[in-house]
Amino acid sequence: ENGYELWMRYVRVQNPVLLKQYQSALKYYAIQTTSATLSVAKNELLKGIEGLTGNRINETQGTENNSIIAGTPASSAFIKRFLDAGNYHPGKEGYIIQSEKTGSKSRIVIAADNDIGVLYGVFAFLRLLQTEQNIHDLFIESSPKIQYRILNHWDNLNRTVERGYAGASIWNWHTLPDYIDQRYIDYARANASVGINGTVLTNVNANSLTLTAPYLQKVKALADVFRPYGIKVFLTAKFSAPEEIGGLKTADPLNAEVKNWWRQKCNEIYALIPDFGGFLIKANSEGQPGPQGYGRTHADGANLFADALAPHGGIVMWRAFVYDVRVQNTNEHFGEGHQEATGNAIAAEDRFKQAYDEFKPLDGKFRKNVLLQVKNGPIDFQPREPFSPLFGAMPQTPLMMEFQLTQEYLGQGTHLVYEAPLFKECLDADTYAKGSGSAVARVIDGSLNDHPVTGIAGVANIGNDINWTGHPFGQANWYAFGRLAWDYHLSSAQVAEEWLRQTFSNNKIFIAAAQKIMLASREAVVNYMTPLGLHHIMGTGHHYGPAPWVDNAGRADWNPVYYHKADAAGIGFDRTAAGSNALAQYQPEVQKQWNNRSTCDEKYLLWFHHVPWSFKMNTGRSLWDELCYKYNAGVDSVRWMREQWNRLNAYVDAERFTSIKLLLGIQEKEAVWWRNACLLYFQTFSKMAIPSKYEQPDKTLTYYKSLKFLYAPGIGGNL
Ligand code: BDP
Repeated sequence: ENGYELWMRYVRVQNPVLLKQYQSALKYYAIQTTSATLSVAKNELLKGIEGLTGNRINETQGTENNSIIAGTPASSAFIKRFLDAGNYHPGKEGYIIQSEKTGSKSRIVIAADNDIGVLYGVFAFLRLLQTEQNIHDLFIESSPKIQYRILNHWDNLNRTVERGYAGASIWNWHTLPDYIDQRYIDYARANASVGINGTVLTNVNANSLTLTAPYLQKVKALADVFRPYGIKVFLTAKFSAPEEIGGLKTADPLNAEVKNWWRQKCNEIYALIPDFGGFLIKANSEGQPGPQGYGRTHADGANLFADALAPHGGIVMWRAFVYDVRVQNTNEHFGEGHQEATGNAIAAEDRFKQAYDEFKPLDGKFRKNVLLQVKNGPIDFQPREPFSPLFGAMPQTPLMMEFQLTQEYLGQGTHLVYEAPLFKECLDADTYAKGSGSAVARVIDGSLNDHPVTGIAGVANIGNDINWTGHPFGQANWYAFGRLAWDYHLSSAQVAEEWLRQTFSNNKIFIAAAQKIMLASREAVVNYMTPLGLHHIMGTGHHYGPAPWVDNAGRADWNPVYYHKADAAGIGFDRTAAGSNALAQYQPEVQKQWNNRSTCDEKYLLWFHHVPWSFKMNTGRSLWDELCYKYNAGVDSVRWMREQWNRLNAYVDAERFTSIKLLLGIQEKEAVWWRNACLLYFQTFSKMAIPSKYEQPDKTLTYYKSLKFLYAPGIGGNL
């Protein structure tokens, strides 16, 4: 198998007892295909049942014994009676799956208020069969906790993918709109199967061409494909588009002509795509133009788009990932995917603080259809970050979460890192914004501050590699993002198990072992890359491999040395009141957890403190020894993951087994590289020995520093 089918393989159920149960319970179906969505729901159901059970089930108009009946009150009188009788209200996208017995008849009902709920219910039902669950006495009610569940593609029009490690962009702008690749349909199926309901097709480092008439035709073609699957299309909008493609002299958000230009542009888009979702905008960040270039605020900028979209029901997702207002000449225009700052770059004293400093004062100034899209941590998708202090700090503004599925800082295309534990760690963190119990998840789902519009985004790890994500386990991150966006109460273990069962096998031995590998993998990457709160010490530009020594990048805050601050006295970034005071951006209860280096959770220690090398850690080891211990533990974990995997060949097809085996070999090599390079470098400050019980580096620091990576996937991904 090559992995193309993702978790939708629908292979014959192995458990003979369950197979019998399924075969006898699923003999007939009744679905009125009154819409395109109900048609795809029916096709998926039949395809799934046939694959899983071998049954080609027959259509029935009635309500036969052993039938499955799916629909909405509008499509089916039976479903209407069913929902009325139970007084059920599945909601906009929710569904109910229930075993129903009348007299001698036993049936399975998939009921929803809307067509899309039926499709979600069908996928959920198929998941039960795929994961070999009992389907007697079903009663499942489910609806999403977050409204907009969106993938962000950082895809350029030339098909390179910024930070993409899985081939070229799946959007073929050349052959669109006339050629509809089967992949577009399978992409939509995969997303719908986990409840993802939106996609931003283009890179946040935007290209104005996207908004020209020929491209809008291409976007329309994709929107038409995705619509039956409940997926809305969004685009990134380049702030300077009115100048670049509109012939205007300015893009000033308060200028009447500019406002009019965007209004017209939105009218044009909605005439083609009536359910267009809206815009995602990166402004005044890393060279992207924005309102500050015209002396205006982020709120002025966001509201410009909000007003143009509002009559059509669209939303603006305005990104809070900013750290370049202190760069002069922000109105420079940069090409697609390009993010060099100008020569006048001046780094912030602490980049950590910038998003909060810029956005918090704007709370209450955004239109109702603006969501502020905030990365999970204050810096940039590191293996571990504390939650962004913006969560909970802007009660009047709906905040969207932005996670990164593509593993820019997590070993890129070759490391097995299951990200659900990272997502959950952030979502579960307590902001204390309204006292204890104010988890980040409650900011995002709108419940903390009563926001009706809510969203969550994942930067996609998808490309045109045959298996979509390059690393076969990358699929799990796409899957987990969708499942947790739907219901963040699911555990990482549960999501991993579901995914493994559907993607590989229901064999118990296999699941137990592979699930352990997945659950260990996130802490492993933290340990072999950035233990104890280290961050951003990856190779400059490409972010591949360790480079804690780099000190010559264009801006201070692009340099690893800026983040670890190692010196003879110790290591770490002092963000207490004695340092940058970034900690003051959190609620007092959170500050209390982190502001004292003796009581600070050691996971975050070097995020907030500059700590002496001989500082005594909880284990009794010195900080230096603890660092040695953690880096070695990371390597040990990867070796363990590799050994575990190598025992599983009997349970996995040869193609995927070998691919993962080879990748784990690379991961081990690179974990060793990370450990050796970092310890040798930090040792030049600590002047302490690597305890002899640990494997000693077999190369010198000079060697590691001399490595050059001509072929490391760069900003434009691995093309
Ligand atoms: C960083 C990436 C850069 C992106 C930027 C962003 O290195 O390629 O453009 O984030 O999110 O992680 O805008």
